[in-house]
Amino acid sequence: MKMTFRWYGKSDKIPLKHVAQIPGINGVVTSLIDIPVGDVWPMDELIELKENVNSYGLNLDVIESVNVHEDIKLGLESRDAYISNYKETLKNLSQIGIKTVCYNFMPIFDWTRTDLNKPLKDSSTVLSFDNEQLKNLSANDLVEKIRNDSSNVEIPGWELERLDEIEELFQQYENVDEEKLWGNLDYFLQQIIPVAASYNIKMALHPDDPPFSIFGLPRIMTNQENLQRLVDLVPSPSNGLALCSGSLGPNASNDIPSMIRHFGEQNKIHFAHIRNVKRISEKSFHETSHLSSDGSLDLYEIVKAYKDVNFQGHVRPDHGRMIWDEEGMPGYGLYDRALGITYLNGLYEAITKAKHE
Ligand code: DNO
Repeated sequence: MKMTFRWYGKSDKIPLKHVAQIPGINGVVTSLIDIPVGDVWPMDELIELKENVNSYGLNLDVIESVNVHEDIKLGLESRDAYISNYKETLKNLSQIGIKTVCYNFMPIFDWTRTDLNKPLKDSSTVLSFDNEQLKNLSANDLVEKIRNDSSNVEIPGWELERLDEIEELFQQYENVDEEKLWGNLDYFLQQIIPVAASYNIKMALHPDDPPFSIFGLPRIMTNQENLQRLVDLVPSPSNGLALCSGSLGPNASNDIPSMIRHFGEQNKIHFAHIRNVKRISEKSFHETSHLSSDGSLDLYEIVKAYKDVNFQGHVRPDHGRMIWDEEGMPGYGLYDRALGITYLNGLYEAITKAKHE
């Protein structure tokens, strides 16, 4: 497995020099976050991005994410123009050698939390999701809360400008149920997957985080059955998953090691996010360090499953705690994610060597 680190481009406080010092690091996954969703990513900016990353000895093979315009998820007539732009972006990405493109198909909100700075006993802070709290919040309240919690730092997936139109967006989704969303995903993939395949790009659909409906919006990338339905929509080596343990993990019936084996054996895991999560009740959880004993997931079993299916793709640690007084984007500090990488590398080395004994 190729170890990577998510880096937010020039606006990221974490210098690439520091990323390159993490033991065993292969490269970064990143995006052009300033390009409005739906626009074509320009070649000159992509070349500059790649050269910058490569100049630190880091590879740039994976883009996370090329976000899908809301009109595509809604199935509006205007979607064709955005799909055509998406294809153009894929073409440009192929020209800088991108091998994997991560994306998601979550209506309005990307990953969702009710608190970005929940203190743990060790006085670190983490992202958390409290379903009881969510019940008392309107979507507008949540946007406001995230805005305050993040000290107005733009968090990818939470582009605050877009969320200014939240009421209108909700109205548009009134007619979109799960089956309609599946239809809109199908329409998108029927066009995108053959194009991605022609550029040797693997598309990696990220599961919904959390893996259940919020504010009554449809969410479909939630469990093994639905992820399999996605894979079967367009049979192609380019159609696959970004398997994220932490996104699927809040639902206790998602058996992550078994899902890794199930999809890994079909070569459908195009990108792996590995992190832990602590389930508090049926729909509430908070994030933790990567260590198995800190959360509800067994990271040893997860890494072992990747080893068993001989996963050769890119992997990254996911959200970390904020520790050692680091200030930065919630979930995306340097220190705890670097500790996560070191732990994952340790598990991987031990599992690999034990297999050969
Ligand atoms: C959250 C991330 C997601 C992910 C997108 C992929 O931290 O895992 O925002 O990047 O959903 O499109």
